[in-house]
Amino acid sequence: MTTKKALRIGLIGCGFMGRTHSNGYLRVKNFFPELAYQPVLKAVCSRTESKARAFAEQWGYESVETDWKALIARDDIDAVDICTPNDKHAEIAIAAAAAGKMILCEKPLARTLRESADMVAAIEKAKVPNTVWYNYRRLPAVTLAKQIIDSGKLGRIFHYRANFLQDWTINANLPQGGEGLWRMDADVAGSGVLGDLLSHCIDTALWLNGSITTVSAVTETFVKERMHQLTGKVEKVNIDDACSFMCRFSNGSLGLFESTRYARGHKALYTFEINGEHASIRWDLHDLNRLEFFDNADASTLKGWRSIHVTDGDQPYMNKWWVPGLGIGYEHSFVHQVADFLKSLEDGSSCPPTFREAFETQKVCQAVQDSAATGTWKDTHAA
Ligand code: SOE
Repeated sequence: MTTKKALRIGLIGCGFMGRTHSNGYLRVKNFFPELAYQPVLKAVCSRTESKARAFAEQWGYESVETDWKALIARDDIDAVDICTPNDKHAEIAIAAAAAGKMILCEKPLARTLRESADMVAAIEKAKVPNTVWYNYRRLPAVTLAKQIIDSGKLGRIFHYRANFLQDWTINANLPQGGEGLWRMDADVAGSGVLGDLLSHCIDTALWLNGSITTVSAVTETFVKERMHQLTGKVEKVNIDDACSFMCRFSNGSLGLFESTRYARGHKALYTFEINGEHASIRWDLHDLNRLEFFDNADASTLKGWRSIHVTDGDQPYMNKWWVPGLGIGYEHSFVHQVADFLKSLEDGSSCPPTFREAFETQKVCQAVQDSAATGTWKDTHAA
């Protein structure tokens, strides 16, 4: 057996994202055995000790902490993975960078542009490897879209359209805030669907289609008051339940983005479509192994949308998995991000999106928020 270098992980937060990341760390050694580094699950941290212990037992962490500062202070932790609600990202990341730890931070980078800027400054001062978990980039069909665009097959891009639709908050009796529902509390989350869902769409768009220069947005909060789980009182709801914006990209194309938690019938429908001069591409999270492609160069009698089943060994990441024709799932995007992070340590490269790159997404989010608040177009560089 070859000797591997250990990347000793300290995970902070044991919710849904803690599980997706832990699964990534565990699976990578089976499917990317060639990597020089392999994760070792050293410690998991939760304020509730019983929760941390149960999580450690389920996922194989060697030890537990109940104070994230204690976890960061440990000499046997190389990388800190931040899976807490958004209000803790900045404080933890800045402290972890000062302690010289590598950082993997769950998206969005932070609640505000100010917090994000402080995080970028801290990480760049400490010069530690870092990445933000915008996982959808690493689904094979999405990575294939990037390769097709970069090959020039689409030609000049005219339109970029993206949606992220859910329906889980329509019930007006659903409380806000507290465990499991912190995404509905603006003090903790920073925003509603903008930071939680549209940030994914923006990250992918910036990656596939370049920078966004100016935006015009609307937001709505359909249920204005809800009982807060922590106070037991009915309180004003401050998050955006829905957010739509149009924008201009610096390559001259136009963008249209929509996100809501009020699209009855949709649980997590992330889709995008890109229309170029020669060809178009579209993708749908509910059918994530497929990429649809229309090529105007096809013979006129054969012209039509192709549905590419992205499961072949020469398509992105797929030589790591099963045999051609057999698909993979949501969870694999996290395994790929772990693998790419480990590879970046080996190469001395970065693992995108870095904090600096995710800061660009934050700038767009800020411009969207400002535009919705003022009813005017906003430049992203002014954000
Ligand atoms: C919210 O419901 C959520 O879980 C987001 O927080 C994730 O980032 C997204 O991938 C799926 O939806």
